[in-house]
Amino acid sequence: MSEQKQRCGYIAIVGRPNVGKSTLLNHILGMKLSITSRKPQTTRHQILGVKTTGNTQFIYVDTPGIHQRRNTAINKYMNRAATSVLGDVDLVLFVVQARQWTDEDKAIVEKLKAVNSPIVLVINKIDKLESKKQLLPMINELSPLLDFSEVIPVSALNGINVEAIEKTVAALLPENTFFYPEDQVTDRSMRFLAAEIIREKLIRELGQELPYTSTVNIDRYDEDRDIVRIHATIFVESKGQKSIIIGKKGARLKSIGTSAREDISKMIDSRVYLNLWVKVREGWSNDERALRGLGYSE
Ligand SMILES: Nc1nc2c(ncn2[C@@H]2O[C@H](COP(=O)(O)OP(=O)(O)OP(=O)(O)O)[C@@H](O)[C@H]2O)c(=O)[nH]1
Ligand SMILES: [Mg+2]
Repeated sequence: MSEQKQRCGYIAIVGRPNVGKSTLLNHILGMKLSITSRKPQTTRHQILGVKTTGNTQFIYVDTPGIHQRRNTAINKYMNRAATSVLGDVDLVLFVVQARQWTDEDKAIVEKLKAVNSPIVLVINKIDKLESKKQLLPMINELSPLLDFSEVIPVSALNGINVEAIEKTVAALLPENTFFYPEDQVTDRSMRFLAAEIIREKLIRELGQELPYTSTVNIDRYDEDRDIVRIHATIFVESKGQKSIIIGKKGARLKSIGTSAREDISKMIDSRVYLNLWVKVREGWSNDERALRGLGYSE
């Protein structure tokens, strides 16, 4: 009896901040795995999203936006986390934004010149275009920049043409037996994902008010019979930031906590008790040792 050959491989999703990489991953997986926001530099770590269909297992790696702000230790960490995958994957999805070609995109093209695996150019946010005609000049301009296997315009938010990516990827993946059990979705722990959800609510609630200097640490994650009890600390860099997050009579922190608790509860399908603290740790984002202690290590 002949066995049907399995395909399996790693697909890096890379691009500058805010182009929609995490939104794309979530759409492909059909679930909210990676946090997203209108603010650039939302994703800070590599996150695996595994999808198994039929005889193919796709192992996507969402990455932080590759950027030019190399001033702090955390910015350097994020660029490393994104670029270090490039040598290790079977395929790269280079995500750009329709009609928003910037110097940061150009710098990524330079990095991709050293990559040996196939590269697919994904032009995202086409729903924002007034007319489809606006796409063609961009496709013509970008296609010659690298030897792309394919150029695919999509809207990750609305799911327009995302299947075309999956089809292209499936055809390019190597023959391999599956690396992960078929029902596994990620390599990340619930503890990690809970911290990410809290961070997302923090970013979304505070928008431009919060400088890019907060992080979340899960102090305790206890699973009881019918409830999960989570104690988490939000670290910021100054007293001023702390009081912004706490808000008037604690209203802000409460609302961040409520929406985080709801999302965590949905994700783990359990009742959740969430206790949030805010603490000041000056200079954590530019201190290699503090960063490692807060989970920023390869
Ligand atoms: N209109 C529109 N908005 C989109 C689309 N895809 C993503 N967005 C929005 O763009 C913003 C950034 O999306 P993310 O998925 O967080 O972007 P990212 O590339 O992961 O960003 P970083 O993690 O910061 O590198 C969010 O507000 C998304 O809702 C799209 O196809 N159309
Ligand atoms: Mg992201």
